[in-house]
Amino acid sequence: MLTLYVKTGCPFCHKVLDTGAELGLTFDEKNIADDAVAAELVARGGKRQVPYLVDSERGVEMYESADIDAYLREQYAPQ
Ligand SMILES: N[C@@H](CCC(=O)N[C@@H](CS)C(=O)NCC(=O)O)C(=O)O
Repeated sequence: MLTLYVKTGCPFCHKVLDTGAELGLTFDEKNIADDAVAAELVARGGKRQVPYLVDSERGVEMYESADIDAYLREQYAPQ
């Protein structure tokens, strides 16, 4: 499962969501507008910054939209 921590109006998040849509991926979106979700993100990754990807099947978690974009394309682009 792919989980993406996001924030409403975040252009970096939209970039990743657009890439996911292009690749036909579905994210479980978690919005840090909810304080409990923001706390969960900080506990997981160490800082309050979105987007943050969790790829639970591959055991991968990362910040930075450019890195997430590259990771998704590398792992999930159709062959
Ligand atoms: N270089 C980062 C920038 C991410 C960034 O600036 N995210 C902002 C939202 S657009 C953020 O997390 N701000 C903290 C907050 O809103 O609490 C990336 O490309 O992912």
